[in-house]
Amino acid sequence: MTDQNKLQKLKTVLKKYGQSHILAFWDRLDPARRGWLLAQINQLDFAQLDRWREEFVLKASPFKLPGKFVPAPFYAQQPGDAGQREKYDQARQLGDKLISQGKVAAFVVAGGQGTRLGFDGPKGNFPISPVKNKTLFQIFAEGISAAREKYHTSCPWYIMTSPLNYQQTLDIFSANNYYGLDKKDVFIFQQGTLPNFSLDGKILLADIDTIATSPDGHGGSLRALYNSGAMADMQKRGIEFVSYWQVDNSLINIFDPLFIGLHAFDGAEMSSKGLSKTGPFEKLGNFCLADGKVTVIEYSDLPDELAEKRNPDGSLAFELGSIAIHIISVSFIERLNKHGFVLPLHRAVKKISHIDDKGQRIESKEPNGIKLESFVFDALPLAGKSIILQTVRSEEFAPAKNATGVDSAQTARQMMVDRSAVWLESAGVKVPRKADGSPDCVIEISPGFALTREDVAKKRDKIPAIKPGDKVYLG
Ligand code: UD2
Repeated sequence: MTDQNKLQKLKTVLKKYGQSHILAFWDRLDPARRGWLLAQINQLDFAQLDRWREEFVLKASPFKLPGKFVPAPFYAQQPGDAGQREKYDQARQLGDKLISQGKVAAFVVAGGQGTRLGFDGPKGNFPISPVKNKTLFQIFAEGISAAREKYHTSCPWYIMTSPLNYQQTLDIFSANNYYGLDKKDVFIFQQGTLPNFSLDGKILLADIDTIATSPDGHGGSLRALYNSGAMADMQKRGIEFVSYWQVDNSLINIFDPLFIGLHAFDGAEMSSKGLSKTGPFEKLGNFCLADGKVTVIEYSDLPDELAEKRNPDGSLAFELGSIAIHIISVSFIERLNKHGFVLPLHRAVKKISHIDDKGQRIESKEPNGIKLESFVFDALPLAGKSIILQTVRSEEFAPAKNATGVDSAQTARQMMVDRSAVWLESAGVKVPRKADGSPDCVIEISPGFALTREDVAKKRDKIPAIKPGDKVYLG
C-alpha cells in the first residue's frame, strides 16, 4: 500500500470514530513530525477507545456496585486461636524460606508526581526521614539492602515510573549511585499511557503532532511488568512473588515473611494487606466479597449508609481499608497477559492543557477534560484465590500525599518517629515523652540498623540514652 493509500485508510478510520481532528495539522508537519504523530496513532486501538469513550468518558458515573457484596474475610493481625497460631508460625517460616531462596522481588509503583505534596519531581525523591531527611527512594533502597544482608540473596527491585518521570528517576538513581545497590538488581521501567479526552469525547492534542496522554493508572503496572520485560527478568531469576507497594508509604515493610508465607501457603494469586479504618469515610478502598471474589470498592464509590453501617459491637461493618500493599504471583501476571485481560477504567475530570482546532494553546482554569486510569486492586477478582492480612497502621502505613493535614509529609514524619520510639521502648530503652504521650525527641532508625523491632532488641547495647529534645539517628 502506498503512503497516500495508508493515510487515506487512516482518515477513514478516524472519521468513523469521530476523531478526524487528530490529523487537522497534517499539512503543517514536516516528515519527522508526521512520523511521530503516526507512531502515536498506531499505538491506539480506535474500536476499543470508542467503547471506552461511550462507557467511561461520556457518562458521569460509570461505577456499578456489585449486586450483592459483604465485608471480605481476613486474617487478623494476631492469630485467633492455637490452630491459627500454628498456621501463622508455619507461614512465617515459609515466607522466610521463600525470601532466602530469592523467590521474592520488591516492586514499587512510582509513576505519580509529587504535585499534591507541592513537590516538583518524582514523589520518590521527596525528602522525608525525620533526622537525616532521606528521600523515600533512599529509605526503600536501604530497606532492600538490609534485606539482602539478612537473607543472603539479591532481592531485586522493580520500579514502575511513567513518561512524566522515567528519565528523572533514572537520573536520580544514577546521581545517587543507586543508593549502594547493585545497578543490575534495580529495574526501572515505564508504565503505559491513555489518551485524554475533551468532555464531549474528542481525543485531545497536546501539540499539532502530539496526542495528549496521561499515565494509565497503577492498574497499568500489571501490563507494564509484562511489556517492559520486567516479568521475563523475574522469571529468569526464579522470582515467583512480587511485593507491591506505593511510593508514598514511608513505613513499608517490603519483605514481610508472614504476608508472603500466608499468600503462598493458601495458593493465592494476588493478596492484600488491610487495616481498620480510622472512621467510615477514611480515603481507603473497602475490602468486600462479591460473587465469592475479593473486591475493593473505592471510598468514593461505597454508599454512605454502608460506609457508616456498624456491627453489634460498634465496629464498622466495612472495617478493613486497602493500603495498596499486595503480594502478586508472577504466574498470575503471566496468566493475565497471555490470556488477555481488561481492567475497568475510572474517569477523572481534570484541567488538561491542550491545543484547540486552530492550534492555539488552551490552559483552562476549570476542569475541561477526562483522564482515564485503571486501578491495580481491580485485578483482585481475577485472582483464583486472594487473601487479606490485617496489619497495624503505626507499624507500616504512613502515606505522604498532601502538603499539610491528613496523610501529609508532617504526619508521615511523626509516624516514623512514633514507630521508632515504640520499637526502642520494646527493647527496654527509655524514650522521653511529652504530657500528651508523644515522643519528646526526634528519632530515626535507619533500615540498616533495624528492619524490625526484634532487630532493635538485638542492638540494645548500641543505643545511647535519650534526653528530652534530643535528635537521635541510629544508622
Ligand atoms: C490510593 C488508593 C486508596 C488507598 C490509598 C493508600 C486508589 C484509587 N486509591 O489512593 O484506596 O489504598 O492509595 O495510600 O488507588 N501511580 C502510578 N501510576 C499512575 C497512578 C498512580 O505509579 O498512573 C502510583 C503513585 O505513584 C502512587 C500510587 O500509585 O504511588 C497511588 O496513587 P494515588 O496517589 O493516585 O492514589 P490515592 O493516594 O488517591
